[in-house]
Amino acid sequence: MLWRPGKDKAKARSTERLPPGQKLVKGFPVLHEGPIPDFNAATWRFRVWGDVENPVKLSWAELNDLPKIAVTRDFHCVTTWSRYDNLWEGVSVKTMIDLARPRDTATHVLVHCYDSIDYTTNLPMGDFARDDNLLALRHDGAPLTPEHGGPIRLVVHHLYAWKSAKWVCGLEFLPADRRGFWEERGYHNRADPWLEERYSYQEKD
Ligand SMILES: Nc1nc2c(c(=O)[nH]1)N[C@H]1C(S)=C(S)[C@@H](COP(=O)(O)O)O[C@H]1N2
Ligand SMILES: [Mo]
Repeated sequence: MLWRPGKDKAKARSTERLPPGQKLVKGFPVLHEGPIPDFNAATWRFRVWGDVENPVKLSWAELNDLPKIAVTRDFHCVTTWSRYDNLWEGVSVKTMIDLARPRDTATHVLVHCYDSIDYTTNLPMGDFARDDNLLALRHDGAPLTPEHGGPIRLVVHHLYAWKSAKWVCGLEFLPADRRGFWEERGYHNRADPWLEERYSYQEKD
């Protein structure tokens, strides 16, 4: 085989970017439990409730009128695939926080979805309220497809992808932690890919 310096350099760079135990994929795998839910723009509502000063209920049109951000980030699934350079566009979680005004006592968020398994995932405030986290409506320049959580999903780039809930419809602010769907089923509560926080038996405290 011919020696191709360009390719080797690219490989060295990509290794530094890949969290431990992960493999780079070129496509975009589809992974979820249960069937893809139907979306009805006329009846869909986005709700923010719980430990907040101003509970929020938004229609599809109202949500789409909110300001948008765009971020490009890598995406890491606990089943060991990673996908680089995903361009996500949508509504910043900071916008939802500004609208709902979580109380000082709110320490965690439980994210809710409109699928038939009632998928949830939990996040401490520090992992949720980051400038680059968003309710994504578009991926790589096109509307988010139903298999990837379209028309709207949460994206939390710095944690394993099960924290990036597809078909999202609600945020419940809580004064204590409450485990979500996978977190109750043996997956790690925090899910940092750089620390390989894959399973709950690895939790320290
Ligand atoms: N509602 C819902 N969101 C979900 C899941 C799910 O089963 N239901 N699976 C999670 C998991 S384990 C992964 S890896 C990512 C996969 O996102 P993708 O199918 O767009 O690649 O979605 C996450 N979000
Ligand atoms: Mo996953």
